[in-house]
Amino acid sequence: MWLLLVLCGSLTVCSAVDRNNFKTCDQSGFCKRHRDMATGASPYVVLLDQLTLDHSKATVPLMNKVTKVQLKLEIWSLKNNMARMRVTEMEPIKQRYEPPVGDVLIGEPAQDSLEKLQLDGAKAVFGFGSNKLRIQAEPFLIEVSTDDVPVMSINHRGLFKFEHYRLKNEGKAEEEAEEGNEEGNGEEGKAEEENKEQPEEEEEEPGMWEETFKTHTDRKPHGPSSVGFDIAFPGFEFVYGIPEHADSVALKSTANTEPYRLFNLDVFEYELNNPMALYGSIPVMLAHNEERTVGMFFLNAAEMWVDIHSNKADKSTFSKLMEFVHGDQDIPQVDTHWIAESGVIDVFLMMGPTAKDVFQQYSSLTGSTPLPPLFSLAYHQCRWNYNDEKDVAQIDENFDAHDMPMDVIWLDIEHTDGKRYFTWDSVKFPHPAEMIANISAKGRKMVTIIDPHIKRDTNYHIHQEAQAQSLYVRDRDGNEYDGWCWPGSSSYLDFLDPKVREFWASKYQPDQYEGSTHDLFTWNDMNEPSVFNGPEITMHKDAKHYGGWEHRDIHNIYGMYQQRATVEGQLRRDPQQRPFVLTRAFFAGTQRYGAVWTGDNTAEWGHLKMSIPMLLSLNLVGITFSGADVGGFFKNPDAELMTRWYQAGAYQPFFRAHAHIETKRREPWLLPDENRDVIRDSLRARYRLLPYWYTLFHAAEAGGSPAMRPLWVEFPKDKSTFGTEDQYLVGPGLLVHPVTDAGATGVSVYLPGTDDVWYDMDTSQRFHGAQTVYVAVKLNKARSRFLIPVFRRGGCIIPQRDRIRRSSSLTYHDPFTLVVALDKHNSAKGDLYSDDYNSFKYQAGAYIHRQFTFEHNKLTSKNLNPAGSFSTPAWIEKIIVIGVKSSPKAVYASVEGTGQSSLEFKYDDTTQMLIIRKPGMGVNKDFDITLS
Ligand code: NBV
Repeated sequence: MWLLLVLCGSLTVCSAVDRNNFKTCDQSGFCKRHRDMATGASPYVVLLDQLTLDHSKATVPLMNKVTKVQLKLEIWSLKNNMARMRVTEMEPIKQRYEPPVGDVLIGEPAQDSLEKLQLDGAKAVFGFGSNKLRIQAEPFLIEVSTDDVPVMSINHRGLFKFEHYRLKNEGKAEEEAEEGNEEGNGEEGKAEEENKEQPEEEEEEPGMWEETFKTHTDRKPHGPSSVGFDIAFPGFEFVYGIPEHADSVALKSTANTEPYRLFNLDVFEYELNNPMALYGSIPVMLAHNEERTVGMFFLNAAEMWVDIHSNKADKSTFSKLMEFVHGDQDIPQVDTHWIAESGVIDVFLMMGPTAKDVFQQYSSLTGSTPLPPLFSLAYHQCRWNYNDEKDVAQIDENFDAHDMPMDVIWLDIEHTDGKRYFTWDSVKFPHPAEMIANISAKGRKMVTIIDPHIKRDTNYHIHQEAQAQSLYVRDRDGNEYDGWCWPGSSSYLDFLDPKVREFWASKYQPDQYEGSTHDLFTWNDMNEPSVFNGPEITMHKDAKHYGGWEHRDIHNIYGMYQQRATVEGQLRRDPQQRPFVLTRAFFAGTQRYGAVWTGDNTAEWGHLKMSIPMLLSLNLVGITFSGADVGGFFKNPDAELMTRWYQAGAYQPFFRAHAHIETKRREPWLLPDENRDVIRDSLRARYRLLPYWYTLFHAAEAGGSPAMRPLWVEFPKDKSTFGTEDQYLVGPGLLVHPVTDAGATGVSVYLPGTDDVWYDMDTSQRFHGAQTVYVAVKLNKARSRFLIPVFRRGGCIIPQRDRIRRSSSLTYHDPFTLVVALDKHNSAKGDLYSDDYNSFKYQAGAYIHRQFTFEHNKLTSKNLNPAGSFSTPAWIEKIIVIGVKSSPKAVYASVEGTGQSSLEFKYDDTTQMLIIRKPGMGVNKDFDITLS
């Protein structure tokens, strides 16, 4: 089987995913056991008379009425308008896995006060903020409301199920023990026994103690351990999140399909519109309606499946469930069912009430994306593979020759000595340090790929040390785990072990990684982990990790630990320089370590189209630094697709072109002139807006808000946008509608907001919101180029840099242009964040953050960081005000430290655009500019 995969990996003739390699829910014992549950089957009762309460937490036993096994239910009120529900075993025979605090959660979440409002044997009601949480004893139910409006309901459908750890044949052994006791008892004892409710064992089902998939048998030495629960979102029709799937941004009903699966997998030629698992997993869901946004985060790193039923989409199913529904049938509701193979139930309820609140709440739990170095937000040129030093030099030169900006050249696995990471092929890359230095002389950087599998070659130093220090994952028998990957027989470093991460981090030191320099960064691929001959192309679940945990417990978190160790390595190499690491596998918290891309997509229009919902889903759950391979990885894009992909990628957070080794070369200058020129325009559009992207990433670090946003995040009451995924917003101020159909000559663009106005980015033509406009996107004589529709939102001020250079680092001191797009009330606001673009000094205040406001014909720049210690020669060279109804008579500037001066300007009647040339003030100065 792995042979087929390897073949497919190197031939373009293989097509479409081989579904047989991957389990369905039915083929996965624990998923089937939960999914087969009848509605209302959950046998739990809350023993409310045993509830204990402290300032912020309630603890109460939750008992399985059948087995009498007790669980511990804990409820916390958390700061930032959140609650947490944790359920684990009261007296486990074996500890259950929970990611250590600091690894996913950035710390113990700050607690808030939980107010007891009511408590009797049947129910308990607690208040936190403007929310209430009501626990019903039997059947077990938790309802959460905000301002008395129900928003979440746990065990609403009665699907809560917790498989406690047990000994094999425990049920049988208990029975025998009971019999033995009875023999010794007198008549009295017998009667007593008969009266007492006897614990029953749950039925043993096939697959509980051993499970075979294809040729792989999972020994499951600890038996069944899964957990599952359902949570309903009353009043909501739309839920989002739980990446990664090649599917719509608004999650679909799974009533007639497989559940969405969260299990980090290397899926060869993944299919679109499909709930199959892909490379990463973030168990976070958002629900949104016109009134509010709420979210939930299920902190569990095991394989997970999520079913979604919506009463709108699944009327018939729903009608059967009506007995469980409180209130009106017309109130929409989404019911979700979460099933994980092991671990505990640890759920964070993020009460919003706005999307931005949920982003902030989630980032307060798992962290946000630290401000990346500027180069990483610029354009990346990648290919499997740039063949040798000469090839790299030519790529570098060609970007200059064609006047195209570019920041990073990437090297894939062929640059190594036989897929031994941290080495170089000495024939193709004999002088790596010199090669990197030549690139960095133009302000550019390089990235090399470093995968987690280590070639089992006794002459390879990494392998030698890993063996000597016992750093590998073990198989179930305690031997070094040996799997097949690119280098052949390979072992996998156990990144869960701090000692292994330390080892890995040390390998990035220049004396350890020979040929590396301070301008070399890293790409972690195959870290699901991908194991060609493993079950479902990944690691055996009964493999063993640090701490004695089974791979099944930690599977989805493995890749994040590798990326984290890589970041630690770069930080150790350059403590003053921000790291950059791209990862394919990810989990909740990955946003703290760098960028993510959507893996091996295909050069097809459908994949270009799908990149938008895939990236929006990632952006909604913390991973804002994300992108898709521009051009498509597999197959050969034609010139039109390639061009359209660049146009889209230029407006997505991580912007990298990449291609499979067997595809034709496709660097932009190889395309027909017309396409090449459009690609140049797209690259330049990206570079022009880098100040805006950088400012958005500052906001992402500060408040967790994503750079790429679904329309509804900014227009929460506009229901028509709740499912929109063919257009999106970059920050608050730009609306982008990529062209994703072959031969498109025009697209319909929905401009939201009854009170909003929008301006075509190219023509500045003004449009009212709440309408759909048709935009011609074909080669157009008037504009003489292809277009994708981008609109400026009236009311936003966007900073840009108009001088396009070879790479972003050559623009550090360049002047800025401010583009002020006026709203209906002739006002606008925006900000600009800037610093040295590379170091951590900003954390100590070395940055500029300006707030711009345009009101009553006056543009004001205010200092948001008055204590700031950053100085820059950068100045403001141009201010463009769009939507100015008539020409001012004069324009005056008053700048901090200097007097008033009159400024030169030009007003264009037809475009209603005012251009103020060379206002000339330093960007770090307070100023106001008055139109009179
Ligand atoms: O390292 C080779 C490729 C890489 O180019 C791609 O981006 C990764 O997603 N890698 C996967 C290995 C196998 C591809 C079939």
